[in-house]
Amino acid sequence: MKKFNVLVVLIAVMIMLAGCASKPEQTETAAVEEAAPVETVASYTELEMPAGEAVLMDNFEEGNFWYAVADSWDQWGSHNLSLTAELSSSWGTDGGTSLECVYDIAGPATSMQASFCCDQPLETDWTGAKFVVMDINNVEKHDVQLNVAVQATDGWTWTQSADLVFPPGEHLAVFAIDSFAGLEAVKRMIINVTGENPGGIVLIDNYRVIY
Ligand SMILES: [Ca+2]
Repeated sequence: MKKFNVLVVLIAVMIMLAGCASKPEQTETAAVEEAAPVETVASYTELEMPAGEAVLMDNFEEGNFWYAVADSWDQWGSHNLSLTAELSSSWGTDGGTSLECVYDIAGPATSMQASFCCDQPLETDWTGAKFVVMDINNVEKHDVQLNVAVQATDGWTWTQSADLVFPPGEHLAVFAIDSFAGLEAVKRMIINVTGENPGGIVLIDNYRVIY
C-alpha cells in the first residue's frame, strides 16, 4: 500500500508539473499572434508641396497653444474622441518639438472624430489662402485619416477639408482650403482624426498656410 501511495503522489506531481510547463507555451503562442503585422496601404504616393507663399503658423517650439476637445463639446453633440494635445520632443521637422495628438478608439457607433484645436492662430486674416500643409508622423501601425477645419468670423462658421489617409511613417499633409468660408477672420484652427480606427498617436509639426 505504501508503494502504491508513493506512486499516486508521483503521478500527481508529474501531472502538476506538466500543467505548469504547458502554460508558458500557450502565452508565447498568444504573444506571437498579437504581434502579427497590421496590413497597410501597399503603395502610397507622397504629396507634393504646393507652389505659393508659405506662412508658418506654428512649429511648436514656442509653447503649446493647442488643446484636445475631449468631453468639452459633449453638450452640443456626440462625444469627441480627442484625448490630449501636448508638446513632444520625440520628433520634429522644424526644430525638435512637435504636437502629440492622442486619439481614442473610434468604433462605428462613435462620432469618429477627434479634434485638436488652436484658438490663437498667429495670423487671423487668411484671405486668399489655398492650402494648409504640415509635416506629420503617424507612429502607429495603422493608417490615420485626417482633415483640417477652421471656424471663422463672429458666427464661428465651420468649414472643413476633404479627408486624407496616411500610412504609418512621416509624410507631408496637404489640405485644400481655397473654398473655406470666412478666411478673412479665422478664429480657430482644427486638426481632425476621422473614421474608424483603434486609437493612437499622430505627431504634427511645421503647420503652414500657403497663399
Ligand atoms: Ca517643431
